[in-house]
Amino acid sequence: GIKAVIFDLDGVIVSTDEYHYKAWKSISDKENINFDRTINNRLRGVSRAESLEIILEKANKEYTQEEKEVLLEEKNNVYKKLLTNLSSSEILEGVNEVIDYLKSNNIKVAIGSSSKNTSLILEKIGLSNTFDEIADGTMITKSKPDPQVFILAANKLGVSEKDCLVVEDAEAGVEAALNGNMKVAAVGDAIKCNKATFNLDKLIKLTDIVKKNN
Ligand code: B16
Ligand code: MG
Repeated sequence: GIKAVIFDLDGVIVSTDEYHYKAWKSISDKENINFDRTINNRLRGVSRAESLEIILEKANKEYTQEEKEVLLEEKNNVYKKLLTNLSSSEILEGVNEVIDYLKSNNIKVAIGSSSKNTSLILEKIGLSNTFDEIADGTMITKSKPDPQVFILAANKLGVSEKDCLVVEDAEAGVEAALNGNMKVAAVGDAIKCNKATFNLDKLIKLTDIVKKNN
């Protein structure tokens, strides 16, 4: 059955994925590095430092560790500036309805995000007290497709992996859930990879999946 649903944050709960894109775009433009939405899709669910490595594949010089640190800090500053005006109006379609449905059916809800800005984002969108547990980028050493963040969420909830359903917009996140022996529902870009247990064209359809599997 499904006893808990673990939600990815960026691209599932809120469209901060677009702000990540804009922040990386400003850094890569300044450095004269080619960066587009196809490359951006490879950054979904991937940690900040690993994202930079992917972007630097297109650079025509080698960057020192120090230079990389500077770029990482610049990116996060641009990103956080873009988050200033983030509000509950940017919660994605169906999110509140699905969470209400799960809670009223005694299914636990958690966040499993690679982002170190998770607390800030949840506060901005007014969902700080919504989830039973949170596992995020500040608590892990291995990023998706490693299952660490989702396993941490399951452990914190006290629910066995096989009873967890993960919701993801990233291929790396879909793989992470499968690597953790969890079921996974893909939304958005992750549908294309065709690896998920379920593909959702609309998040609200998660309620049907829970009904059928319980
Ligand atoms: P930060 P998720 C991920 O969040 C994003 O998808 C990914 O693009 C980002 O690089 C990563 O968080 C780290 O974010 O720079 O805020 O620590 O999709 O796992 O919720
Ligand atoms: Mg995501």
